[in-house]
Amino acid sequence: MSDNGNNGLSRRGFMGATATGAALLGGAGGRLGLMGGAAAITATSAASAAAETAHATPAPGELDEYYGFWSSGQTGEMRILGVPSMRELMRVPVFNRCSATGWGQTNESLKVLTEGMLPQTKEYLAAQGKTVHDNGDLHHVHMSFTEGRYDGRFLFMNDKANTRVARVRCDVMKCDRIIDIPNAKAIHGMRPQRWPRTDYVFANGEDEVPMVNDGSVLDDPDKYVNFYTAINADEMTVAWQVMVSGNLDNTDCDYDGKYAFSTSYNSEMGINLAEMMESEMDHVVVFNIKEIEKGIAEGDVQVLNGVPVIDGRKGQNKKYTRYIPIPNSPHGINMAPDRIHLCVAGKLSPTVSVIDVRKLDALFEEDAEPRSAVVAEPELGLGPLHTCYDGRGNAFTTLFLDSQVVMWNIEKAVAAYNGEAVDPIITKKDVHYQPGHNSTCEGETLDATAKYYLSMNKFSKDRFLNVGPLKPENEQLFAIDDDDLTLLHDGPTFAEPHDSILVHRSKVNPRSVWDRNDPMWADARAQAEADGVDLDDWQEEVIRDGNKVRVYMSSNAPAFSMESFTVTEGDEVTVHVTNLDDIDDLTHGFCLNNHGVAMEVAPQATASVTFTAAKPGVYWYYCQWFCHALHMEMRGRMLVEPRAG
Ligand code: CUK
Ligand code: CUA
Repeated sequence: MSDNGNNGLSRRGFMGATATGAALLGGAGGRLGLMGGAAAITATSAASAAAETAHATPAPGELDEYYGFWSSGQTGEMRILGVPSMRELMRVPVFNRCSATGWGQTNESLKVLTEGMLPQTKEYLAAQGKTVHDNGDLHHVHMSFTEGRYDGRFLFMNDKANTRVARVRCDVMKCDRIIDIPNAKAIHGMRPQRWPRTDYVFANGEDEVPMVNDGSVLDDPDKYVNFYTAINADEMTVAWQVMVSGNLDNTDCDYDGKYAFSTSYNSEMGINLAEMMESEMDHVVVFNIKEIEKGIAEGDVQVLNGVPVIDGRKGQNKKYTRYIPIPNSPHGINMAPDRIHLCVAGKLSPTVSVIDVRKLDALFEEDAEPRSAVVAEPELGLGPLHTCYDGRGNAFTTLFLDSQVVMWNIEKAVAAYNGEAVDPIITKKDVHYQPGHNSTCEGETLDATAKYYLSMNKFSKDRFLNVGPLKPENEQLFAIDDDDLTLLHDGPTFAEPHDSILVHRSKVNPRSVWDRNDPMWADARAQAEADGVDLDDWQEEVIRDGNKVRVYMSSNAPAFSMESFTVTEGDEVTVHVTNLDDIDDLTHGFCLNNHGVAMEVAPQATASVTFTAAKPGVYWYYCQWFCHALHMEMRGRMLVEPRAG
């Protein structure tokens, strides 16, 4: 990285921040952006030479130090990147459908996609002639914790579009469970419990709806409520819900297992923009986990759609919830690794409100002052959205409107709030452009490390070749050097990673080939056993069962075990392919021409897919993952006979 490159960047940022700030907010925003840009020019060029050697990105063939787990927004998948190289390593389909792997089409994936579905979801889908959703909106990915540290077991993620939460197994990096969340609408904020371990995954419903949403209440927003959900993380079932006032945006929890918290940008319960922005103060809801568990045990609940629901609405004055007034439409909420401070980004207020979680017990006393746990409220810049931490007492907050990140010190912010003449702001850096989430190395854990800072920017504007009206987003990775940030990577991403976590590679240890007895293939094995087929052996079996035909074949590079199989027009055909290759990186596939059928078959996996042989004729199937010099020759025929009579 040269000084030239850096200066060029800053100069462009200088203009970018000015233009966007001014466009959104008039003169004041423009001036703020301009000052930030000017400061960045001097700071960047001085630091870049030193950073060049200290943070060299891995050479070709070298492995990264961190796994990055990325959401993908409306694409609906999870992505895995290497950090600091920012090389994209894998896409893991979750809420989306995937042409490459057959997610949404194989029997194994259909089971994951449908078994956690509510009956009403099945009805919505059936009315459209479908069995699964085609889309998802995956905003947040977080790993399971044991005592405040990532434990490498699971990743959890939300679907705002269809009100779901999913789990990915870290041993194989495949989704093993997706559940619909009843009562709530649009699951947005989501966070695994940190302490003592992830027993719960907490999930916010963003949109308010009538308590029983069956059409008996419609355009009567006074009767709308919202639901906070605790999911049993081991079983992936809904443990309990709390009914709250206002909507819910993001959520986090403490390092003590006592409290969880959510931001609400619409305490007004408004339904249009003007109503939602009406009051200067919205709130953070504090959930008292032990009291809620007690209330449930004592039966202080109503059961809605099979879930025990606690009433934690404002004014109930029970021990379940408290509402802390926060300016104004707060968005991100992030617990610091000092185990004490919780930062709430003001979004429409230039402030971040800092809550001391040690003061929350007192907040649940009678007559407690509702803002008594707020210990700082530094003014940081325009449009603060999310905060992450470096483990040294510093915080990084994204400033959406200013197109900047601000690095600031939490203790100094507390001191300033107490009247001391200190400035908590350490530095501001331009990013390109309009950042949403950010992350640091394990910054949401007790292992937070001051090494890399990632800015996930919503707009790329002029930074890349024009690809038409739809532009990519942009991500920038910085090295953290003492009190400065040095740009290491600047590159486009497709729609729309909201969030990411960076996990040290020592904590993630996926397998290289499948275990033949993995639960993912349990149904196939059971069926094979019933059919007298040994899946561990070379298979060339066609089992006829009335209109149903089950084909068992195996693959061994560069051939399928069967050159052809014969079925009858109208048969419901299930093809099982077991990949007997036991070699790292030897994935085969099965793609059947003109039937819209394709799937991945990784080493030692058994994948299956069911379809109807609609028309008589000859149909070739082929291996769709390049596996061998004779990969093109790895093919066979399905012969469909006309149905007699
Ligand atoms: S939200 Cu996207 S920028 Cu859905 Cu995490 Cu804040
Ligand atoms: Cu097997 Cu390509």
